[in-house]
Amino acid sequence: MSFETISVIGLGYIGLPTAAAFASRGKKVIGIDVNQLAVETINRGEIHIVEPDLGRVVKQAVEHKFLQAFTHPQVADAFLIAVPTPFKGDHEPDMAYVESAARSIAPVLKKGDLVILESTSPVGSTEQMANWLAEMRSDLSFPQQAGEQADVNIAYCPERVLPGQVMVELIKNDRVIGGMTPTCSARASELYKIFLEGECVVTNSRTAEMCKLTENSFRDVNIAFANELSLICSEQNINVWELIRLANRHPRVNILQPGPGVGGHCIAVDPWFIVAQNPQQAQLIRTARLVNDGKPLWVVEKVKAAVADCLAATNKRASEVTIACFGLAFKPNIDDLRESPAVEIAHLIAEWNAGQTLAVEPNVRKLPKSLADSVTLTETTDALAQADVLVMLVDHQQFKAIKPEEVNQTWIVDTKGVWR
Ligand code: SAJ
Repeated sequence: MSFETISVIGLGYIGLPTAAAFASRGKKVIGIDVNQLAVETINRGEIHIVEPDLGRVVKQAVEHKFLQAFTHPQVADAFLIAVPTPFKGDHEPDMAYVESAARSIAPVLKKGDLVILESTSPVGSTEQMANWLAEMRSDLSFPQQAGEQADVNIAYCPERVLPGQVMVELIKNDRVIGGMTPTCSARASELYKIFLEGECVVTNSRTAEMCKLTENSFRDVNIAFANELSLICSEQNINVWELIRLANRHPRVNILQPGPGVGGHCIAVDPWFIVAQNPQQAQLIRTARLVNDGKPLWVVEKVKAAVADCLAATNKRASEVTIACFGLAFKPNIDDLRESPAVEIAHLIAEWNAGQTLAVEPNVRKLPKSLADSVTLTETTDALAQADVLVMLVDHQQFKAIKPEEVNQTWIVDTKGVWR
């Protein structure tokens, strides 16, 4: 059966680009989001998130009536759930949004439909979702009950797109397809092939769930290795950037880059899903999280030491010392400040600093709430002219372009090796 109407539940960083990708291939797409404002924005052909090229694709899709957004589920042939899965309590995955999305589509499901979970989820979540649906629709059969004969097919198909390159990676990256049965996988593959240029690689739902968690944990562990090296090198008075460059000349060594910590909504979250389910086994994965989460505090200690040196070497009082933080985003060349270690560091510095704290962030015009009262948003040239202590937090292209002769400060804490 082909897919005439496709519904995407959750129109955020993953759901909206996915909805737009289907619509750009001439499919009728129904987007669902509980956020009324997001729904209204999309129906005007505009977008409520920042992502290159997304605005153009959404505008066209809405203008040509291929994409329409609603706050409540509508009948469709395929449903993709792309809602957030944050954590609660002590890093336990919070599946409340997935449960509420699943329960919200249950009343409009019909025989022949396909339901796909895309949200990053702990192992077993797809089977759990299938149980919620079965609980609400005893008139339909599901794969856990009827196997290949099920009325409704269910699969787990994680996204793996890089923020900032979503519209390209969504189409080009290979896709892991974890059907609850081979038929579920075949139908999910058929669906993604509507826009996918990459390959559909088929497995079962539990392996696909673990695959998504594994990808981000792999990156987290590797970044933790680089961050741990930066701590060791600081003790040993070795330039970590030079060290990594040299070690990476080995044909089988490829060390990532240290930084102020790990930010964003995925890499700092997903490894905990593995730890929560496997506390005994996931020792390395847990330790990597702790190493990366500990880095911002280490940076702040370095800043305090630099200020102490500055006070000892000058006649300044603590209230006369100005600290400038370069970069607030969670990674280079984006404007996303959420879950950013740079914001956390700027906040901790401003709370502690008796003098002025400046921040330079070329990608935003307004400071986040946590910094609004204690930090002054400044241009690069003013920060370089006024500050006693410089703190490099994000290697934005604008900062890499600063010439060495423009930087005259003695006290520099450089977490990205820009002023190495
Ligand atoms: N970082 C370092 N050093 C590095 C690389 C990254 O400190 O060498 C830091 C960044 O500064 C940032 C954090 O790690 O704070 C995460 O950035 P990222 O570019 O590694 O990843 P995200 O969070 O933007 O996107 C990741 C991607 N996952 C992998 O690369 C395995 C993306 O493909 C996923 O789709 C996305 O998570 C997601 O949604 O899960």
